[in-house]
Amino acid sequence: MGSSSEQLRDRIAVELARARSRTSLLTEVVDDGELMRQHSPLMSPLVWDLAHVGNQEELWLVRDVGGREPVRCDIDELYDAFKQPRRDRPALPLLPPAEARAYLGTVRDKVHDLLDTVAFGERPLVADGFAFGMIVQHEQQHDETMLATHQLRAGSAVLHAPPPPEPTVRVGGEVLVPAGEFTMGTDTDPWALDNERPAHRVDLPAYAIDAAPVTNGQYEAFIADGGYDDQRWWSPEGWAHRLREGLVAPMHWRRDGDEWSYRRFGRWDRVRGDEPVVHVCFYEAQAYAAWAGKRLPTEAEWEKAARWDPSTGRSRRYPWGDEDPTGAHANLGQRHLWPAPVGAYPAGVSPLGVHQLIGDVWEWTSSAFGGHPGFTAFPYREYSEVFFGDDYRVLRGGSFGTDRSACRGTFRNWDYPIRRQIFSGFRCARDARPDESYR
Ligand code: AVJ
Ligand code: FE
Repeated sequence: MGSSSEQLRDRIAVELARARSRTSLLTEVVDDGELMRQHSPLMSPLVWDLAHVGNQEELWLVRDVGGREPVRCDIDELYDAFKQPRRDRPALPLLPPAEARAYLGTVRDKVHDLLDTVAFGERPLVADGFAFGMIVQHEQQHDETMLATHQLRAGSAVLHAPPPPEPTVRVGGEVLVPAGEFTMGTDTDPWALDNERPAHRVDLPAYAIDAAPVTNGQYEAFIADGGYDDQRWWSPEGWAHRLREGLVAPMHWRRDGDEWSYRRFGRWDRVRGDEPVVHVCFYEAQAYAAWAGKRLPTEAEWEKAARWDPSTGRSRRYPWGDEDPTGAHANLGQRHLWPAPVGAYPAGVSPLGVHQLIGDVWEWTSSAFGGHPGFTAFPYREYSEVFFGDDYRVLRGGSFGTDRSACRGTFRNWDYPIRRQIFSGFRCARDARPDESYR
């Protein structure tokens, strides 16, 4: 027990440090003016995310787990995401960058202090280091949000990374998933969040799912075929949104002569056909799928394709097995600044032959966000439960900007169906035909 809790302490320290170095990078490559500015009404000024990360760490670890005196109790309201809508955040009396950084440092010092003495397992909140894992994931999620803010900022590139790997296998078409039960969700992943629990059996009819995310090349064919102008492919809400916003292509795309270019972190490039399409909203994904004669997968269909191992009947933590992701498995963690071409991650394939489920792009599903059967809010209703209902759609799998600590076969993200500043793409699915169900 002693040595395993030492290992847990070390692992938490490593994960906290990894998150913090990413936060620092994202907030050090721009000057104070840019940190305070709002780059889009959809996003917070970067300096709000920065101090909010520190404030959540103070609330959960310093005050709740540690039972320590507040570091600052005058700023809780300012950094409460529920009290301050994003568009109003730049007008708040926010901590200036230097003060925000100092605040994060003070909070982190106290967290290290309490990490030295905390007894894991004394309370459910710290069992297996959960509260620390939750805070690591919270910081990494805001880092992804800050990365999306960087994608929206004007001006030349300040973030740099090597391009993702080139394809080494040909991947295309669909994979048939046989009818039957599988285990969805988890009881055992120690840092899984409340909305991923509990594990439960789900029975699905046979279906086909795309072996890879929909690519730019495929999406361009939809555009070229007049898909944005043909109401047939759109849901009523989707069509109204498409008209209201004048959507004609994914966000950050521009027509150059007879080709498309996209803007990626301050650089314009010709659109590459074999990369997963990114920056599309749920309605665009849904319209593409209808045009292709398919539909979006349900969340359960996505998860069965990602986790179910037909040879054992069990569900894996990840498509490739139970081991944590490495650089060979998936395009995660901002190692690259855009999705990898289809066929670049053969080691990440699922037992059924489905590729790039983890990393590259968040994948829209047709499912509204809700609790798994037997859901209980933990440790607070505001993490997930208050978002349950028809307003949000679930996205799965993580993007190139998602850290591995905040990405699992069970991990669930959610957003409004109109959102496309996030790193969102999709793949299609369809019901199996009767002649396909028995191979
Ligand atoms: C799960 C990504 C929808 O960013 O709003 C951050 C994560 N929760 N702070 C979000 C989250 C509280 C959340 N998403
Ligand atoms: Fe937050």
